[in-house]
Amino acid sequence: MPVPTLLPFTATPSRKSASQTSFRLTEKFILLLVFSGFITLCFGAIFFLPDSSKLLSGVFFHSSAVETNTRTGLDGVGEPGVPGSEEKVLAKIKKDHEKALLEAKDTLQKRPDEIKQDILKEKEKVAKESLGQGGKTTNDLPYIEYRRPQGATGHEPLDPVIKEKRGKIKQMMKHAWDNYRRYAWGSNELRPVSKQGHSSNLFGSIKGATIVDALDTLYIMEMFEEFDAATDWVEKNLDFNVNGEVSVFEVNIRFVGGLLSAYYLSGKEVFRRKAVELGEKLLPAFKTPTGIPWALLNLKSGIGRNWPWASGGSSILAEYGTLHLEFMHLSKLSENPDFAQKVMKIRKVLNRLDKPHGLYPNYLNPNSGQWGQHYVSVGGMGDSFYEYLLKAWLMSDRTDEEAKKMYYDALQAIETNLIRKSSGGLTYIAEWKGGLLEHKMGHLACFAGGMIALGADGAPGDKTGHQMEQAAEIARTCHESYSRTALKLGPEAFRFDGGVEAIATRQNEKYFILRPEVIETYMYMWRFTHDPKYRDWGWEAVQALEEHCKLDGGYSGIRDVYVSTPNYDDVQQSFFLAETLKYLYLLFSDDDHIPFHHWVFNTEAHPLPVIRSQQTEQNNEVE
Ligand code: DMJ
Repeated sequence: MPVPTLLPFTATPSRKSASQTSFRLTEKFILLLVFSGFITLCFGAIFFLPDSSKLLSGVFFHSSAVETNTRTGLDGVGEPGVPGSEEKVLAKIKKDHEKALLEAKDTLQKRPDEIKQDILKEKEKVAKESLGQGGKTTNDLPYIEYRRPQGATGHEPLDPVIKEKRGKIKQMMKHAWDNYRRYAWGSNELRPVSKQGHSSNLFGSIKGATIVDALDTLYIMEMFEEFDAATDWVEKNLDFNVNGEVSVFEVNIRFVGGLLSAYYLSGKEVFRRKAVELGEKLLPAFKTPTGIPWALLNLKSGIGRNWPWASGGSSILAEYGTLHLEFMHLSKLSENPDFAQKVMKIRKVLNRLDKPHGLYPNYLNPNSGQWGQHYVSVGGMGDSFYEYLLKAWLMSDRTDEEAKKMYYDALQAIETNLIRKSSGGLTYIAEWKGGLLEHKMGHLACFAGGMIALGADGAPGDKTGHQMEQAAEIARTCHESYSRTALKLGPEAFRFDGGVEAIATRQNEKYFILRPEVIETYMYMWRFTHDPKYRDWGWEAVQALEEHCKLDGGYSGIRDVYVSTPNYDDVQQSFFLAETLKYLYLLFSDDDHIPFHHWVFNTEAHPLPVIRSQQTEQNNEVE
């Protein structure tokens, strides 16, 4: 309808004639509208309503009958002029109707878990179709339905004092993060004194260790603005197509572990994609005659080698033995069994070897498959291997019996050969050098209090109580190693000989680099006992960190904890954000935040969900 015919309706030069004219025009206009609406309706019905199009196809569109039938699956049936075709159409409709009834009946008879399976399959089908690439994501990953495991975020503690302390720890994280962001964004770590980036050679040319290591802590502390900025950086800048040699272990625990946790907490596909991409880059490290991986790998050439200082070219127990958790998840998320097969092969090699006194030496030659020097430690070089045996069992929903046996057997050997009590009554874990004990315990070994507590309830025989006591004693010894310093922060290693107990005697063992292990043990002990002393000890550490390590530009390690004026090492380690602050925060959180029943921490404190069998998962949901 042209616009000018409407004008008189509003303009009023002569009221009467204008209204007569406009009435006629309006009437015409309305009639036209109704008519065109009717025509549109008819066409719509013909083209879009399946049933009516079927019925009308014979009336209006004789020539398009074949096309219509093709769409409705009635090829060659009900063609006009073909005798008996209407009966065929009706028979087909009846058949479809009966089929639908049967399907509905079938659905009604299904159990809820079966219905759920059907829904999942349907969803998967739709997602595959929408991907349009034969079910592959852009990174060639299969579609996986994301379900956030329980306890990814928590709630404020009810006790106002605890709530305040927890808030304080979040502020510490903010200080560490903001300064990294301001002065070192994209570098691996921050130099808090010189206020610039620090590039660790552990990561070759990979950048952003602090960002990836901190992702899950930011999420857990609900620092979502910071988490989003970190995610954005990962999306745009995290690049593994770089030259340079990396430590397979460090890259695995910090980058693969960090990305996996970020994926499980947030559900963001970018983290799954990056984790699998990096995992694939690490696979050439396993190309050795035994399958025991190299310690170092050039990501570009795929050439590996071992640390030149490691006993006759050996690989190191804590390094090749700390891949299991991440690699099992990589297989799960990529549906590529390679990752799992690689780590199961390591276990096979270890199981075939004789163990001196049941102990696992720190060095193993990847070419010959024989032990190197018979040095044993629950601290550096050995530590997380034992941790991963226990956690492999826990993460498998307690189905990996082989890992369980290996863990409890190893712990028994450690107890018999390495755990000692000082004359002052402090329990410590010594180191074993070819049969001789060195009465020294590393800060790193302090994680063992938490590990032993975590495994105590599954201990064979009647050992649960005994292992809990042992864990508590180790926690106390490690606390003493902090208390006996000027700064109330623990040294790298402390000794129980030459008339001292829990004190470092060598200059090169007096440093503190913001390590988490002692606090990690407090967190586990708190969860299992709720003895307030563990929170008190954790709070002592917070105060010491604030007083001695906090600087304008972040947090720094200290060269000598026995000197009351700190000398800074000028490094804010990425594990300070990944582990130390996370464990502190969880120490002051309720137990349902990252509950142990659903999550297992990798050795860099990145929480990974327990892998349930499909059956258990369904049962849990039906309950
Ligand atoms: C972390 O990278 C991990 O905890 C590792 O297992 C040992 N060392 C550091 C922290 O001290």
